[in-house]
Amino acid sequence: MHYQLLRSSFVTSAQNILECPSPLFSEVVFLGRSNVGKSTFINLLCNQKNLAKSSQTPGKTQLINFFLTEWFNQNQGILKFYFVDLPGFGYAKVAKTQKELWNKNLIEFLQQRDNIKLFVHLIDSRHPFLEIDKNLVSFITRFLRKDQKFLQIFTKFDKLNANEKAKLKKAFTTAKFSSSLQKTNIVEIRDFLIQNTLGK
Ligand SMILES: Nc1nc2c(ncn2[C@@H]2O[C@H](COP(=O)(O)OP(=O)(O)OP(=O)(O)O)[C@@H](O)[C@H]2O)c(=O)[nH]1
Ligand SMILES: [Mg+2]
Repeated sequence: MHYQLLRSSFVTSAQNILECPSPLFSEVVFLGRSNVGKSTFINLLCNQKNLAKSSQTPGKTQLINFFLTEWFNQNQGILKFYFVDLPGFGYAKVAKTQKELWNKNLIEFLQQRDNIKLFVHLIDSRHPFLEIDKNLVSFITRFLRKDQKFLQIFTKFDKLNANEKAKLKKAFTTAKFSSSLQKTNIVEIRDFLIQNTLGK
């Protein structure tokens, strides 16, 4: 099933679940360590350069950012989803009090926002077995509902050599692998994410 991207736009930023927009659409949240490439990946999905703000410096995204994305499919017509860009986990250089507040707000949002249908966990291809990523998996699976899905996508796949690529694919058979430089399988990844958001 193929989904054609019609348009995507920034909607709003929220500090916590109370500030989030009306829950009109199914939501896809992008999670992962700071600097893993969450904002870049959203731009890749939406085929825009600067929709979500990315940066070489970790800690760029500091709020819960909502992007409305619209898609077209022959059988289903027009579909709309919110893509949600989040601050990264494990960024050390912000004040401790601010970090705790972010975490509390973020945890509340992740656990209580009914419209989240898909959690996309992004992992750096060069560091596939970090403790912080393992913790994230167990954290999410503890409250994952039956109508929600959890997927893993490895970013920065271009940074690996052929041997490392083969090894990573063998170790994570259900994951997808993405490169913002090569963009080779982005159409396949898009369709895969949308199907999962629809619960298929
Ligand atoms: N080579 C390569 N670089 C990438 C890829 N994806 C992201 N980057 C780079 O990684 C850096 C961080 O990207 P961001 O998208 O800002 O990361 P983030 O996860 O949103 O970071 P925070 O907002 O700080 O949590 C940027 O310099 C991107 O250009 C990729 O697939 N390949
Ligand atoms: Mg970001």
